[in-house]
Amino acid sequence: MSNYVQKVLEDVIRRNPGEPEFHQTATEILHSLEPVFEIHPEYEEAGLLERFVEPERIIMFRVPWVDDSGKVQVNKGYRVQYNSAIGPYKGGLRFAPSVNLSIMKFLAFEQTLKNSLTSLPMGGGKGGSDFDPTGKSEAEVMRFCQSFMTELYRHIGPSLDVPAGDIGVAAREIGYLFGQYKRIKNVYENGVLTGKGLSYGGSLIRPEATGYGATYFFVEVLKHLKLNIKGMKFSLSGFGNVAWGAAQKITQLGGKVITLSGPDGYVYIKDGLTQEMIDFMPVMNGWRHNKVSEFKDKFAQVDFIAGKKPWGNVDCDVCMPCATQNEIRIEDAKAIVAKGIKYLNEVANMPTTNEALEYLQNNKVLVCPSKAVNAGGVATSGLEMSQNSMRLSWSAEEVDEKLQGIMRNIHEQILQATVEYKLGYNLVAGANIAGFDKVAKAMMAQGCV
Ligand code: 2IT
Repeated sequence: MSNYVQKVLEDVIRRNPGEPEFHQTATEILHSLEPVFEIHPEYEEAGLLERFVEPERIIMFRVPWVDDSGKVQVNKGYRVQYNSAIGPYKGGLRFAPSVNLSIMKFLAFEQTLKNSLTSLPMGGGKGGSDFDPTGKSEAEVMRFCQSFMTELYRHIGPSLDVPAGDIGVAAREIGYLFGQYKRIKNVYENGVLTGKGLSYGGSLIRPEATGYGATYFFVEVLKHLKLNIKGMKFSLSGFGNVAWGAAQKITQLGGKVITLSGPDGYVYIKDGLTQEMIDFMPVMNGWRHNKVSEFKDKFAQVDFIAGKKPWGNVDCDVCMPCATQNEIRIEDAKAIVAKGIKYLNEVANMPTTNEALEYLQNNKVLVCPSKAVNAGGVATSGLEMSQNSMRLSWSAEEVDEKLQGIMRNIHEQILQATVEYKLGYNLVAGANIAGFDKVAKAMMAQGCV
């Protein structure tokens, strides 16, 4: 590693103690960016990397609310406004008990490069809370969302920062958040949030977009390799909104989805998901029990394997993690290689540890990185913002066509970076470089800010 990049990375680790996920992302991204700084010594002179690794602003706040038994509960609230060089901060809100500052910062860092890859004018941000929606009543979720927005509203806006959903935040939560924002601000600015319901400015295809986009990206990869998706077997994790969109599109295009998973284990569907099973996924997800065993209760013909992850345990062509960070660890990577699986299409944000990533790449597994693969979600949020600004809505076909064009373009940009920097077909490094390029140029143009 060059002295400059090495030094900045060491400083990141020293100055952000106790933040392993943020260190992990910084290490992975900075390694890839090294050749960029060799070609552009002016970036080092401008202190570009030192600025790039420091979030522009972090907001942390108390979220007090009263549960159904009348007891006061207090959660932590976060918004990391990471980088606004190319547009207003944009990125989801995650409500999950595991949420902490390190996770918020890694997600916001990833989001900055991801949003750049979409070619839409969106900076990077992320937020959320350690609130656990599992088992909460509708009224508790509403009161929590109202309290969260009572603080957050002063930090966001359609031209400032536009949150959306992530794990634990979907149309229901976005509705409550928007209602409270509108009430406090006394203005109808629906471009302040994306992932809204259709009746108040949401976009068609947004719920499906992350999974559709992930499949479209993989189809581009297959085209490049002169292969076809028909008959390919996909092992997915998760069973939420992202896995649901992917399952639909993969199945429509002639592939087979043979696993889903939850914190309690995974289900194996030998002949692939049927339409009835796909339609059941959002129903089961809506219960918020977070148990994939309920899939087995409904469909007796599937197998449920308790306490295990699907990675390397089933014969498939593609592993497609759709759940959360670091779900593929070194032992999973070894199992994937031992099974002879050739592709990892990352859909969850940073689903692979750095050690596992290196092992997979050294053993000829083609890794499609999450910041490219899952960018269709935020890209369609960008399209929702455009529709809100124009005060009109596009048909599902129009949005889907634009989404496909964006995913093709992301693959094309990455390919160009891999050619320019002679990286072979290394999509991980190519995505980091291509995403960084636009942000770096904008930061250089805007001076020392
Ligand atoms: O990780 C992500 O890109 C998201 N959760 C979606 C963000 C967005 O603003 O739609």
